[in-house]
Amino acid sequence: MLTRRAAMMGVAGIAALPMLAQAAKTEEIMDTSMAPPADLSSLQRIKRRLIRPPMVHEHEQVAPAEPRIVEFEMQIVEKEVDVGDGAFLQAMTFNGSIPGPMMVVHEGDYVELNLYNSPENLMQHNIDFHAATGALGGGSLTLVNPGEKTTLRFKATRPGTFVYHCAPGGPMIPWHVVSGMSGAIMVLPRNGLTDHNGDPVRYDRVFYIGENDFYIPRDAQGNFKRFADVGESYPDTLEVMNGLIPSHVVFNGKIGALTGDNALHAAQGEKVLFVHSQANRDTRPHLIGGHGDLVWETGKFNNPPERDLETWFIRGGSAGAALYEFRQPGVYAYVNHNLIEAVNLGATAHVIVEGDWNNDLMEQVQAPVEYNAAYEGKTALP
Ligand SMILES: [Cu+2]
Repeated sequence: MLTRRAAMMGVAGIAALPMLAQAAKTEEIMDTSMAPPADLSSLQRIKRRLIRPPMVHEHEQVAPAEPRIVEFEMQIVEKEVDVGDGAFLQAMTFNGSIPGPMMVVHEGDYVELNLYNSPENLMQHNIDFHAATGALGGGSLTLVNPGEKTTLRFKATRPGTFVYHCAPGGPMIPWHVVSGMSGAIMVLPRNGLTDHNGDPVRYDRVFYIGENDFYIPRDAQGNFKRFADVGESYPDTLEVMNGLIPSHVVFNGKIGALTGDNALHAAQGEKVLFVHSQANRDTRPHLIGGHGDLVWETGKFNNPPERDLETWFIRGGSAGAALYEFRQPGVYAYVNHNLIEAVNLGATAHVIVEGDWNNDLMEQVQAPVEYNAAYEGKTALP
């Protein structure tokens, strides 16, 4: 078994390997220190405090005229997380939640992130924003050891929903991602969302669903193993990961994170924007009893949304967005429509919608009763 220190050293060694192969030339190219500074002194700065998914921090849908610098703070936390089903994950997280919190800015704004790697952590971490341009999405400029902090600023040039994730190098990349280190950013068009005709569309609420595949090792009896820290969990976890069969596929970090007492709530007539990210694996969201009225399946708002979808596809490594107006009250299940993953592995959320039933849209004309098979139903078969 690896000691904490041995694990950390070993892990650092593995992480450095792919970098060594490319040697000094890459370092020269990646040196950003000689570039002239960007003058952003005329721009307004605002701070946004990130909140736990599935909720999203306060934001305007239509931006003010001038771009702003939007400051965020995130702390990287390594900790054990109960993911349900008797399984515990040695998790690595942005801000203590799986997924990491969702950020919202507008096209043309600057995202300025202060990233802290807590001193109690064992691992090096960083952040790769799929919304950013250059330097491995910021990954090569943000690598921080435990006890270090860094600040990255990037211009949000493309509107859409995008994944961010940790990518500290080599086999650390998939491991950190499937240990929980991913989240999403939504870059809204400055004038807000528009429909297939280009007309403005507004939402009443946003739910941010981060889907994760976990690879938690089992012992010889088939019980989930528990580990002292992330370093100790690595060798066994790697073996399960490389088999590509997840032990869990969950929304928001654990089985039942968004069902029962944790269900989402909306009202009839409300338009809800579901943002769904998966940093590692394909998925296919479906709202049982509802639809995607407008779906940006790839999440990129410069492309017109698709309409009336039953199920949409989120490519691993991306975030998509679906807008739906709830027309009937009831309990809706929002699932990954690989139903094995939804029901047996955990990828289910519930939305409880209050309102008045509309019999025009659906009516139970006859509640189930026994029938006389001698007389009735005889003409049904061809
Ligand atoms: Cu990491």
